[in-house]
Amino acid sequence: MSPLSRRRFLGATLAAAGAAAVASVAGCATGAPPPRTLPARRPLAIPPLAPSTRDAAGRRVVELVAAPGTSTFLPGLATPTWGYGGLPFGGPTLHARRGEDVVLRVTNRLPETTTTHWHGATLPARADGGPHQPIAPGATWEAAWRVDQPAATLWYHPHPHGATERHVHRGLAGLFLVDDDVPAGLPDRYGVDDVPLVLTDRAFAPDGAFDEQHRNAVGLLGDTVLVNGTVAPYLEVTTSRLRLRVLNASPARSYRVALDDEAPLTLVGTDGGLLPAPRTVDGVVLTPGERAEIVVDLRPGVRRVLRSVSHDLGTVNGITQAAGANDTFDLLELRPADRLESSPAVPARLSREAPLDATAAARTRRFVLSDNRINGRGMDTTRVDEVVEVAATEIWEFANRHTQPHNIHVHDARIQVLEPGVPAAERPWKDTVAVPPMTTVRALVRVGPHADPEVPYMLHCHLLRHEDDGMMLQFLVVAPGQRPATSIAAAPGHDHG
Ligand SMILES: [Cu+2]
Repeated sequence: MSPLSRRRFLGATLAAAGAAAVASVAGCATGAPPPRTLPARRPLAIPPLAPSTRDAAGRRVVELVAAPGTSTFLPGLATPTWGYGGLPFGGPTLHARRGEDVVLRVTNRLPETTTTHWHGATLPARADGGPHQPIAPGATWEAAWRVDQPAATLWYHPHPHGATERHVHRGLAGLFLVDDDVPAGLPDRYGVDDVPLVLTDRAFAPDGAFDEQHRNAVGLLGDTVLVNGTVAPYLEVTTSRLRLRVLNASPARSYRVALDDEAPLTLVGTDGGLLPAPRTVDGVVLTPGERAEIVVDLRPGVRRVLRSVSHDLGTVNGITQAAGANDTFDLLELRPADRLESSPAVPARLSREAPLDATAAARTRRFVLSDNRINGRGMDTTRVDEVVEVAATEIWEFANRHTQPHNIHVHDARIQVLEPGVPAAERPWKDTVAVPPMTTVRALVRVGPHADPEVPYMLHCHLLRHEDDGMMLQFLVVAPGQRPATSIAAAPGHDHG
């Protein structure tokens, strides 16, 4: 069946069967049914900007509450969900300027211990929100640091030891935008021409709850795609260019984001911030945790559809299917008005940050990925796996010896993958990198300027099931001459404050 006739077929099925159609259970040995494209579209929800106040010291203070709620994604079905900041699902968009001091206070109104990790942020380990900063039910945890990194699309989500997949899957995920002085010309009006797209996928149980049971080897895969929590969304567009900040917040699914006719997109940013210069692409692959900023050109009155199209994860077919990579489905319909405000051209130069210098790399570390283990070890929250000198640039090699796709997220780090043929001045900034099966990814990794000989950062697969399975190591960042702890107090249940 062609994609179009399949879409018609599924649309007809859904229209005939109504909400009962969602009772079909996703997940089997190798994968879930591909996501459906629903015939009825709804306006895309835009996460609100998180309100903030200034304290006496001039710091930007944000209060976030994590709490249970109820969401309606599909007609007639109530879904129990978790959210931040009063939203039943997802979270408000945090924002801060480079140079600003931020205080983020998270209160846990959930029935169990959680944590809140600021994914992609350069920050002290105590503020990182990993497994060593648990927030017990009823407790409030405070993270404070000076934002000092280039403009980027970061995000925040739970990171409790062994339970990250479930907490994120219930809905806990939000964006964190860092502003910096960037060249004029990039659309920057939030929700107007600078639009966040948080991609997740879910399967539903007959009672409306998220299906948390039927996972394959890669993780939980859903047959319903949510964009900012909206099923089958459209967006009314008023400008001739649109900047889309796309986050893959799915537990396991990978996406290849493209326009319906594979028309060119302008890639302007990746995980760690803006590219040195814009790049014309026909699609962008995002594995879980990765982000991309793309600019789409639009004509008055001409609708376009942003889709995810099938892509090659470099794996044997069953596993590609298990990661959702065989699927093609709609993400968002763009509906430009009949008259559009003219947007400036995308600047020819974006990031001015100097690339990491491979010749200055202090040493090389090698991480072998196999059987959901790293270097043969499973996560031990008390073990110190690596010790890195503060602000060091090193070469880290990630060798995937597995038939499964993995990716690696390094906390606190700025990463530039060493791709053959890509000049240093053109390397994108990353914090999460895909490592296809039976390949080795070599990357320059620079850890941040914050030393702490006792509290570690994490290095792990961002396929959340793999992470929960223990595909995670810990590293300390120490100042020259500083003596690292030989073991770490167990987490959770021990507040390192
Ligand atoms: Cu993995």
